[in-house]
Amino acid sequence: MPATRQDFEEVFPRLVADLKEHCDKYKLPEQALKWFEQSLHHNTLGGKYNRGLSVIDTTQLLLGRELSEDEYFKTATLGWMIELLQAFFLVSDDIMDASKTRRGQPCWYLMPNVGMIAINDAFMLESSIYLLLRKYFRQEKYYIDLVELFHEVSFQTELGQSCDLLTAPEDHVDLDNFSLEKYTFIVIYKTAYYSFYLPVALAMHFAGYASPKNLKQAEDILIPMGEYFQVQDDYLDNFADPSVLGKIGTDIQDNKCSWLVNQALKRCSKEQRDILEHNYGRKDEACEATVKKLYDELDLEKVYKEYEEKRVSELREKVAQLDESDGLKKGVFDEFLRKIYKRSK
Ligand code: DMA
Ligand code: MG
Ligand code: MG
Ligand code: MG
Repeated sequence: MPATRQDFEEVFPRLVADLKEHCDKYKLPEQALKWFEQSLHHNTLGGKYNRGLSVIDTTQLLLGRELSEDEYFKTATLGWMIELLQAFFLVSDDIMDASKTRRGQPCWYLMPNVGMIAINDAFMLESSIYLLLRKYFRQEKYYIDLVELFHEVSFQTELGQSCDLLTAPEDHVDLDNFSLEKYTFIVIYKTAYYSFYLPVALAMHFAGYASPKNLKQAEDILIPMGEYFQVQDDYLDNFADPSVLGKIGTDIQDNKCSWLVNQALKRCSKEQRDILEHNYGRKDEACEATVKKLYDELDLEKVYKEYEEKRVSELREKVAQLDESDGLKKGVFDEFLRKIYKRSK
């Protein structure tokens, strides 16, 4: 049985208590302690927990049995570490993308009295990962592998974010700067490694299945799957209902090298390209509405749906070819696909 959000959430208070206890050792003033706790709650809770839950589900599938109480707690803790990493990235991402809402609430930097303190709060969310890792995994022989994995995946994500931001300058629009090659780099690095490879790699280390061959096989399926996940994110940025999605799209106004603008560029006439040239990447709602209208004229919704079917059947094909002889299981990847196929948030 896949892990439930509720069981997973029940582990969180214990981890918050651990982090607070660590602060107590330094006699952190009460105000700062309360602030940290609020940041942990606001920024880590309320999402889908796909990444965190996947560590538990993957471990269960690899071991081929239900987990003991201790195994459940340990894998949930690894899951919460990914959720903390995600919280760290999202607090920063929302500042850099000038977003307004996240998970149906104002972004952390827009909450009363927060502002740019959010930058330090993001660092503290990241540091929390390593405090928990040390507390619960220091004695394991794979401890250093986990530390290095979190460091490497963080760097990969930061490389992706760097390219994402550098291809989206605020002050000048240059549609020639976009390409599907650049797009692929951006999304693999900013999203696929931490969202898809990381949960499975953590579970493989925990369950004792992290042979180089298994890690490589997992990466070869999970990176294209993560690419598909970010294409969905870009599609939803424009086409989803914000009240369902929990966030208001910003990609058009932010001049992002999004999957949609790349598809539009592939299909537009000279006149339509002029329209894009004059309306994309402007901090102006009327310009944004003009681009949205163009996306409808080009029927990008249909283009996306075709992409989705094609990509999912390719992924299913890859899963079918998986070599299970070292203990890796096809079910791990089926479960990921099941969670994201045709998602609306
Ligand atoms: C998200 O890209 C990537 C990271 C590392 C947070 P994005 O800005 O498209 O995400 P969102 O749509 O959630 O703001
Ligand atoms: Mg963003
Ligand atoms: Mg972003
Ligand atoms: Mg997005």
